Amino acid sequence: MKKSVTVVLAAGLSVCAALSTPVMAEPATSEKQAANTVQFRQALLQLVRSNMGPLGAMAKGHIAYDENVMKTNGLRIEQLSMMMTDYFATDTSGFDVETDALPKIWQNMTDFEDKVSAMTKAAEALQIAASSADEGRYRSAIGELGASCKGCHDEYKKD
Ligand code: ASC
Repeated sequence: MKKSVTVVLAAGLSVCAALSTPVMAEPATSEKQAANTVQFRQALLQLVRSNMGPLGAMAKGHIAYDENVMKTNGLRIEQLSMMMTDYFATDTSGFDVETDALPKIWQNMTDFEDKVSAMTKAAEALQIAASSADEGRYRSAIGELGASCKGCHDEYKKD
């Protein structure tokens, strides 16, 4: 009994540590690794984009609000956001790879993490707003989520 409590506590602490430890930038060690890293980052962001698309169309009034899509896509974007700092931890700036990621990301990982955290929170808030039956809340929750995308792009994405 005592042992299992200790194990559970230890597991809980290591989860907390994993969530609160700042991600350190690690330079890529080969051009091949850098190129793979760029591909994985782009795949992650394409999935975010795919899930943002219908939400943006709803907020602009191009399609009807759909509670299920807001919940599903909000959850997916939340989950994708939780992979973001990990996939951006490899600093590819030492290699000549084609990327829109600005090198200053890797000098500002703490700020990058804060911006990603805003995205996670906005994606969570959208899932809650999706149950409100209030189109004004839908629109502002989607707007907040889009603003979190833009906040990071303005700073860290090539124009
Ligand atoms: C999207 C998308 C982005 C963001 C950004 C928000 O739908 O593909 O990159 O929203 O445009 O400002």
